Amino acid sequence: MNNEYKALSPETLGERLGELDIMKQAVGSNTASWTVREVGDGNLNLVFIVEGEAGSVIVKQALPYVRLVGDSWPLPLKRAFFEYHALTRQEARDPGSVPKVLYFSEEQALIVMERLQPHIILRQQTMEGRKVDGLGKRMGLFAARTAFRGSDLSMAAPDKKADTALFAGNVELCDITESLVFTDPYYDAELNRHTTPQLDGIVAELRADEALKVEVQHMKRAFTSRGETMCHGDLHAGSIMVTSDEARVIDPEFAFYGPFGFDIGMLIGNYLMAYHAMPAHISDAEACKDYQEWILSVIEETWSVYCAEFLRLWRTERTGILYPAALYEDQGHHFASEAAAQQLLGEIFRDLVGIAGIEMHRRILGLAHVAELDTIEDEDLRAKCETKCLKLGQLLVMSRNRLTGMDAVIAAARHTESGAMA
Ligand code: SR1
Ligand code: MG
Repeated sequence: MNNEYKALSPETLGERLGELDIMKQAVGSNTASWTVREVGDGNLNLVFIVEGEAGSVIVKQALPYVRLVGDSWPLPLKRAFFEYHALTRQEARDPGSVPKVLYFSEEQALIVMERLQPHIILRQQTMEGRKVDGLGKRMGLFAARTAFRGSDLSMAAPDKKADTALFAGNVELCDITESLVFTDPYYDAELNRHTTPQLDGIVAELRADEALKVEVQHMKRAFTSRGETMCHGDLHAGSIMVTSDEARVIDPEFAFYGPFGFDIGMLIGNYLMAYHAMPAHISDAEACKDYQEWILSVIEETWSVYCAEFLRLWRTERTGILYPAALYEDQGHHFASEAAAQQLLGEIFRDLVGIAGIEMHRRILGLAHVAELDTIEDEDLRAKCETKCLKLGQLLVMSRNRLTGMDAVIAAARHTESGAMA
């Protein structure tokens, strides 16, 4: 393959990748029989499904610009490099949680990976009102294992520092999050959009909320300066592929070393948006209620599994420089060790609640929205669902240091859904 970067197309992919051994093995040698479809529906990249006589793979290639916006917003190709390295670390830290990487080309900014089949994007599954058995457990384990094993609780200090330096290069994708998540939604930024005129009042109210902006900036400071663990960086319902009983995580190109609570917070923010959007997707009131209860149970299970797994790893794999056993267990100070773990989980919880609230705001006020809300054609109904999300988001950000546990978050969501905050 010529090494100069060139975007692939369904027409050129066979000719350009057909000579790779891995493509011959995984798809087949006869490129004439390959079918290639471009299926990327994310905001940034090209994604191809390549099928042939021997099987099928996914080919993901970065574009030199933001696909959602166009070439007026250039974006470095090196994000494929960070995605590749993040996938290898996630696979090591939580085996089986991500698609297998089959080939990586830094020059072409492309990754050939396992095709997950018959998986579909979680967001799509949710909008169709279909449940995923074991989702809370799978995602709780993923979030806890990647958080713990990517931190100074587990890693050797030189490895952690080298990895932190490597991912510190993911400047432009972090910049997207710093702007689109933590800044733009809270003022009248150029790229923002919201359902108008229905939301104009609440949007003005939120942007005038000075205390809210201070809290959000506290969270942004945590994002930029607290490199506790390798985060996926964009863990929403479009970054999870599911069947009725399996879930795998994709798309970690926003990976960076950041706060423990970032990934699980973003994930729970997305679940809460789906919860408030459901009445627009399931017309039967009872079926809708049942599905909403399932979403809340997933939130509860995700966090309880996260805590249990984090504690298990604390007790069995705490080999890093933080809270060394030499200071605690080896001295018979088991109680202090357990107390430290509980305090850390408390801190993670407060961060996750804040991030969840901010994620709910940016998906309604900022550039990048979520399909659960955006596809609601009736604008009044959409605005009603979005208003619930905005209010819950505000409450979460402002109360994150007072909420006593996930039960309180769930109670707040029920309260907002009931219209009590309208
Ligand atoms: C310009 S990129 C917009 C959003 O898409 C990605 O999936 C991230 O969530 C990012 O914030
Ligand atoms: Mg993505």
